[in-house]
Amino acid sequence: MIYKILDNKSVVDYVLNIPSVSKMFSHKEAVTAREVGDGNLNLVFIVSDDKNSMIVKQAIPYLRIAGESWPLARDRMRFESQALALHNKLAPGLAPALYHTDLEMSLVVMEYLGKHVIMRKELIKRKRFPLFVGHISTFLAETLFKTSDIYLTGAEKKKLQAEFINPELCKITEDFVFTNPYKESPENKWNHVIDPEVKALRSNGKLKVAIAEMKEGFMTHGQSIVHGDLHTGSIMINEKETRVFDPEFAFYGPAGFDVGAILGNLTLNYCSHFVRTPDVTERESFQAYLIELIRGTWNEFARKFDELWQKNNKGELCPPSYWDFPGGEQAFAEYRRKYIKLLLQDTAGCGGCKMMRRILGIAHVEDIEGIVDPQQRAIAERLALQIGARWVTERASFNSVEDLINIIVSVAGKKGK
Ligand code: SR1
Ligand code: MG
Repeated sequence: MIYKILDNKSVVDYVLNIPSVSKMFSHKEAVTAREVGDGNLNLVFIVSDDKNSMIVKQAIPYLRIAGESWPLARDRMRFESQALALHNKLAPGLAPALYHTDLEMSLVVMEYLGKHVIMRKELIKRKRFPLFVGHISTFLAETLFKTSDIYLTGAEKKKLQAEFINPELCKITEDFVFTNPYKESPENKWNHVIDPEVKALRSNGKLKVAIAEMKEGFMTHGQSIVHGDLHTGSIMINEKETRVFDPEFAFYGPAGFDVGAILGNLTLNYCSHFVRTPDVTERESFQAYLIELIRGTWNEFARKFDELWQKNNKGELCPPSYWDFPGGEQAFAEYRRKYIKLLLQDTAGCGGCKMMRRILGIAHVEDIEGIVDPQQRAIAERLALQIGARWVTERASFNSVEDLINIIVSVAGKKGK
């Protein structure tokens, strides 16, 4: 079918014309659709009859957040489709099921998650999710380990690498996460109450060097297939299940980019509660919970990644025979420890950039942006900038997730001073 932008009516006709999909609807005459996309890039329709629903996600030929004057290639849906298939294979039950892909129409049809909610919106309401740490650490460990050179042969990895060269969406991240927020750029938005902090940050040479290092890592360190935009708005969740969606930014990049996105976004939520939750007892209790999520996500991810490595050391990087010498077992353990420590430092650096860009750049987060009073919002924004900057500049000294947590707690403790 020749590409056209769908609307609430034409998406129904489209779906009913795809036999493998339309068979999910027993009452075809009752099928209706509504566009619900609130993301920055695409159209998202919920298509339903009186029993079943599905999601149709379509790329439009421009950046939705910026408008038609900002063209963007539609083939991003290919990366979304490939990554969804990969995530379903490597982390079953932790990504939405993929029903249909149409590259000409630049769309995917996938599972509707009617019993799940967007994690970011629930954290704003201080909702807790008992199984999140277990689920997200499994998703991260399985997807990042099993796409790396530790697990794959060189040929397998390079084949995948060719399929996941995603220049346009990488360019968005290069510009909007690692460059433009820290200099003058027309699309930047920020709260003018924090003008002095923004000015100081943009001329902080030590910080700019550190951010440039992170950008270079993002552009060159093809370690694993990363989701590429794994913030809490890319997670649908309930008491029992977690689903990671929206992987259109997937490419071979530094594994810490995904882990950092999770930890950075949990920290943005932590900062927001200094304003959102005036009751001290409630606030401290929820912030302690967020710290537990940060600690648990990293520690469980690192433990599972290391366990996968010990059980599946079959990739190109260092085969078992490489460690076959007296003392080899200790050397292998030492190499794994160093690899995971560097991954922690990358997590901090990427997470710090992702926090700062949400205060300074084109795309903000509801946790903080939803605080209406600019003076109050500035309280959370200053904390996020300080924590983010310290994660990036001090990352080389980090040995455990406690180093990241100590910075959160220490910056928050000096709030307003
Ligand atoms: C201009 S697009 C801005 C952001 O939206 C996406 O969700 C990614 O986070 C991207 O950086
Ligand atoms: Mg997204």
